[in-house]
Amino acid sequence: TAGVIAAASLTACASGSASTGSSAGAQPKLAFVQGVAGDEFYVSMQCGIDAAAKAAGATINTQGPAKFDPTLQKPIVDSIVASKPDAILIAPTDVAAMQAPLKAAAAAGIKVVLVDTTVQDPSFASSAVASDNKGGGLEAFKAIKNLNPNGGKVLVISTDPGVSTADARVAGFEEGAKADSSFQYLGVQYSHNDPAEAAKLVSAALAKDPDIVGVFATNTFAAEGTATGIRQAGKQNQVKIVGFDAGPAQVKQLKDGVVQALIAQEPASIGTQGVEQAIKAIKGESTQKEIQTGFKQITADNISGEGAQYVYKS
Ligand code: T6T
Repeated sequence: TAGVIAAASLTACASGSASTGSSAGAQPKLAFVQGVAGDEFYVSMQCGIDAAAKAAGATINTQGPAKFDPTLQKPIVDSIVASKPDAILIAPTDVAAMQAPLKAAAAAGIKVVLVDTTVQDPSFASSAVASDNKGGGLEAFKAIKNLNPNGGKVLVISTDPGVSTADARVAGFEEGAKADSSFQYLGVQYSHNDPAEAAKLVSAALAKDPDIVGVFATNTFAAEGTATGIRQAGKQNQVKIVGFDAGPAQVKQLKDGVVQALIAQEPASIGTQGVEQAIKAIKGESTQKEIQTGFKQITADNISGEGAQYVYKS
């Protein structure tokens, strides 16, 4: 079906790479600032960005901080702004801290397209392209409920407050959990995007509430650490885990039966559409202020079939 074909292009890196931009003056000059370097979600997004940049004859300069941290991302933005690209695609690491630097970039005449995360007031941006993160959080709750039809205690392990995507996922999950009286929502704990910290939080939570039945982990790193923590506690038969994202290590945990479901995003599609909007903005054409991309629930039942194409690139 068309959906399957589209999905295949969402994670697969097309052959060939983006133009390197050594010639022709008319090539649009784009920059991509990741939330964090090396994260398979942004690696997959890069596949879509490269393909779309190549199609548009644009150059692309990609940079990312070593940690998902605005104090490390802001200097990267500053240096990129100084290099005067036509447009910046960026996943801001914090809704408040990245507001002023990005607004200033837009005021300097650089088109700004938000990919994945957003900021408090994104009105300066030409476009914001992201998953339906709140909807994905609600889907995660429904998956936990499916796995625990009798309800029970549920916990969320997130990254940091102020990360718009993760906060929206928490909000979606929380809404579902609080509306269902068979569940007791234990709240959210923040792992700072560190799997080891997520594992520690989960062990401590299980020591306090040994009867937890489900954990929702809001991104790759939170999910990897949550699964490790549950396995180390020997509770994998009792605690069901639903994680956001579909990095290779997460998928291995799914196949090993430690994790029961993953909510996979379509990062390459976010990248492709982000570039398309950036090019329109550069040309002075009208842009779409907000674009929402889809997600897909992956389980042991579909990971060898239609789910496989959603696995992120590493
Ligand atoms: O979940 C993605 C991304 O959507 C989020 O904003 C930050 O974490 C990831 O990159 C996964 O590690």
